[in-house]
Amino acid sequence: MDDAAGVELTWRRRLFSVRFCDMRPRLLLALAVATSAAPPAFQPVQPDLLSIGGAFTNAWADYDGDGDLDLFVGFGGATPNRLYRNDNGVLVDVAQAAGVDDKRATLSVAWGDYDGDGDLDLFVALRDRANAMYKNTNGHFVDVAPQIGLDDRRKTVGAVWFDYDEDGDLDLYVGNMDGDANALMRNDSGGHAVHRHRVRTGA
Ligand SMILES: [Ca+2]
Ligand SMILES: [Ca+2]
Ligand SMILES: [Ca+2]
Ligand SMILES: [Ca+2]
Repeated sequence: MDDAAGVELTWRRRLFSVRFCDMRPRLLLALAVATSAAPPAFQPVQPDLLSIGGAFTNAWADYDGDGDLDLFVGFGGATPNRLYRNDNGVLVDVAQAAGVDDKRATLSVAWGDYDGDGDLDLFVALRDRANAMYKNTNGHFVDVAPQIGLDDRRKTVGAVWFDYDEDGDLDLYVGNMDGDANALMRNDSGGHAVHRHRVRTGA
């Protein structure tokens, strides 16, 4: 047995088998893995677009359903909110065309398919006015918050979608600041079949 020889243990049909084998290919593979494990390194991407300051919140989602992640960024009020569409790895701000370029302090956002039609909609927590609930229709957004009970004027700083009552639709939990009570908003759309959306406070 030379230096490259080794012992291979095999578990098969309740029996161990032991045999000597040539370990050289495996040693070479292990050496290749060890030498290729370079430490992670990060480089700024599109700094001309993405280095702008004043952002309060952001959230990734494939809002246009083309298989890549896009990015929504909410700002403090001085800059209109941005929706970066991912075009083969290049981000392009399409917020104005998409209808989500609010120039209001935006403390939190949450993507979720609240109406169960297969595309992701966007809840936007605005500090100085009622919150917005942007329904997604082929990549264009319309605020339907007043129609479904999400135009909350409390100062929302956090939001998350989840199906807390396990009835098939997404419900919304919002965290508020300045002494405003938090709330769990139950989605009473009745699942995916009927596009009636009534969201009620559960707390
Ligand atoms: Ca996408
Ligand atoms: Ca894309
Ligand atoms: Ca949807
Ligand atoms: Ca639910």
